Amino acid sequence: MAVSWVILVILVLNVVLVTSSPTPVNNYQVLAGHQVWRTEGEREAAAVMGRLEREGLVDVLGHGTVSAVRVFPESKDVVSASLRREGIKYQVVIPDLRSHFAEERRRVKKELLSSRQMETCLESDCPKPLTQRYMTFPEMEWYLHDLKARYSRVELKSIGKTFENRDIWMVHIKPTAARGTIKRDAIWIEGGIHAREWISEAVTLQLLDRLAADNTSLTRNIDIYSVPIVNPDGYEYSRTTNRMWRKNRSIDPSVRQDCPGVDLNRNWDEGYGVGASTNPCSDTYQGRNPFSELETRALKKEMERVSSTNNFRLVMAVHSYGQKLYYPWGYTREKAPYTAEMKSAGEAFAQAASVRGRGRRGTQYEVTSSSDLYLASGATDDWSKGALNVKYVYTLELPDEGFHGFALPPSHIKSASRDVWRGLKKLIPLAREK
Ligand code: 0X9
Ligand code: ZN
Repeated sequence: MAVSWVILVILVLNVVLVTSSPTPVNNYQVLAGHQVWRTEGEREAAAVMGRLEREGLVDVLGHGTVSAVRVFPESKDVVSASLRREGIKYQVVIPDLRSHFAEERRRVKKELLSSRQMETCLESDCPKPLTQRYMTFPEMEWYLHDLKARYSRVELKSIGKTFENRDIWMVHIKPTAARGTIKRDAIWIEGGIHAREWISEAVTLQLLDRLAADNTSLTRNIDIYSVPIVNPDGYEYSRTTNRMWRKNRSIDPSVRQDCPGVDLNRNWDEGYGVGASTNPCSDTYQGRNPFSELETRALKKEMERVSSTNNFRLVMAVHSYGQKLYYPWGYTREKAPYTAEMKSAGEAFAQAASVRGRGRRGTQYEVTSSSDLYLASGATDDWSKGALNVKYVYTLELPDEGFHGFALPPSHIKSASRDVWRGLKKLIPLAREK
């Protein structure tokens, strides 16, 4: 009798888990035969890989720590010939990405089953962003609506629709003690511009939770704006169909239909074209022209509005992976205005966000120019600096350094969010100093 109860409980738990931890519809079948190769010789490899990526032959993983690439089944021979020609050594570290992710899913499911406290997220009640698994886009929307309902200082607005008709949500956390009519300081936090960087949305939502609840001088008289899920079409596609998807999902009828998607972080109009691809099949495709995409146009419009009504002090674009805090420029090796200030405030962030220790126990953030290893244009950071003259601009690459890469287990959500929150508490006041 007792045994059958145990079995029943396990079965029920399994049903709950299966329904509450959504699995991909086709087990990432599209990734069958895709491999991950690790190369040696950082700088030489970065240059060659950048070229191969622009040609649509490989997908560079973790831009900035360019030592791993995804090699498509049909381009293995030509990529290996190119590497041999250039004298670059490589190792196949993941021989088949589809089975790799199947294994990873089994592991996460096992971990969930053994965790005692179950997290839920319901349409009418999603009071905390989840930390035991990555949320679906509808769940994130439920959470944002809940956040607005719980805090009178929170406003939520759809600033546009995507190609697949999803909302692009912008959160505005208003000051609790606004004085007079003077121009207030504003900060902007962007999350999820790249589809596969799931930890970006997860951490950005956690930050919004903490910022909305904050009743200290940190947020008392500033306007905080955030678009935590810039690319919901890409996110959902990466969740359901291709875990390694990076771009959005738009189809341009004047370009080839079989290669959808634009790299939204190559589509802004600052240094447009440098280190980006004109090949629609490449993962770094820049789009037909600057701001060709609904998402970048929606963000541009709102950021311009903030820039005209506020003192725009800080822009932070949250990405993964690499544990780096980048400051502009990214499209040229020249120095951007206020480099020294960005560097020193960035160091304060990194010091507060870094945790000493090895492996899982330690996380070290490094502050560096985004053009340090490779040039790439058309990103949020450079446009904020160049077009809006925002003094403190960063791209944050969250954990890890490449062991899990984009497939960072959800067990890291809590620690990554905690670390970034510590860093942000140091950075915001520094960015507000005149
Ligand atoms: O390459 C990118 O878009 C970012 N790295 S990622 O691996 N998340 O794709 C870095 C962008 C840094 N900024 C510029 N190059 N402007
Ligand atoms: Zn990214």
